[in-house]
Amino acid sequence: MKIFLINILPPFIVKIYRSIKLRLLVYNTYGQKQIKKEIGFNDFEVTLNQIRKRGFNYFFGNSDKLLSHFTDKMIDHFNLSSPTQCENIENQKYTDELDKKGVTVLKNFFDPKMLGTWHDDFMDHLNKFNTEGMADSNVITDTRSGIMRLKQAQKYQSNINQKLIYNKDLFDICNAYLGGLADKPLNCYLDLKSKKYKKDNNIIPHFDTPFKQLKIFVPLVDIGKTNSPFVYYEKSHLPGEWRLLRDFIVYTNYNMKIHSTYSKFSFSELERLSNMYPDLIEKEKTYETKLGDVIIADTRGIHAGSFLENNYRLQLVMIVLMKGNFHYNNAIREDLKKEVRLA
Ligand SMILES: O=C(O)CCC(=O)C(=O)O
Ligand SMILES: [Fe+2]
Repeated sequence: MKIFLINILPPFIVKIYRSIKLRLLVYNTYGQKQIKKEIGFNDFEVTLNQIRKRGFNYFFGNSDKLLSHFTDKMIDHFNLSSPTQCENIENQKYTDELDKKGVTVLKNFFDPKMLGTWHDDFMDHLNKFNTEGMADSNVITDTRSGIMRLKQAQKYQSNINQKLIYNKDLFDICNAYLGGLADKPLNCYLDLKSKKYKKDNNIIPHFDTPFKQLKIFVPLVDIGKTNSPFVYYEKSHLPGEWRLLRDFIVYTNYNMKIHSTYSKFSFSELERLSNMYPDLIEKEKTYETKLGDVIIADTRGIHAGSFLENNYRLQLVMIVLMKGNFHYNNAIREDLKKEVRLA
């Protein structure tokens, strides 16, 4: 009926009708209803006309301003985070390896006996949570993957603060890697992966943030091929154009409202990239560890988890961030946020 009407109406009426519709859309605020309407097919022609009119600024309000802010931020970030010397010279090799590859493994770093105690206490706690229905707002279970996370894990084990969170050597390595500008970590979390072959979001290779960020993984069990070893693509943390458009889009939070993510890579894409440009990104590597080993990774680089085929994987994770507004949540300047469509 609509098509029929449009066909018989004089063209100037159709033009006026479309122009009013377009204006209404532009001036409307982005409520949920509005988003649904805009990203669907209802107003597809109107959308295409807007894109024709505004060019790339349709997606990113003032895209020149945004790109200029992003480039300033990237330059600042990589200048400021240029690695410094470790205080303890023994630690330097780890910082150097992090800088070169994006990941390093500290063999036999912790006493396995101590980790064994942490393991038993945490497993007891999570079991009580599961079997006795004990309430704990720090425990979150992801319904799809079954992964259990215990936030603020240091509150459950008296020596985690002293041994892990305030650990001088770990901080020394991370701080030197982040140009002496690491924020002191305050907490850590515990992850239990115990459901076999369940998909979780981290199975897909991704970067966590466009900016450098360290994650310290402390496995509380031996991790072999079959109990979900960490996967990393060495050198992918280095700055380069191959990932720059995604860095930009993630930095802007574009499409956050409809839960899109631009930080994930397909396996075939990574395979081809690493074959053609081994200096930019190496082939995926898995990191098997013994109890006592620690992995430190810059999760700006591409990494992933892997499927659990056997047993379970229990590990502590501590994030070390850099000072300044370089976290993807707050990286974008306040006055520019409104320039990003659907952010
Ligand atoms: O589960 C893993 O080993 C990977 C986790 C991950 O992607 C992350 O912690 O950022
Ligand atoms: Fe990640």
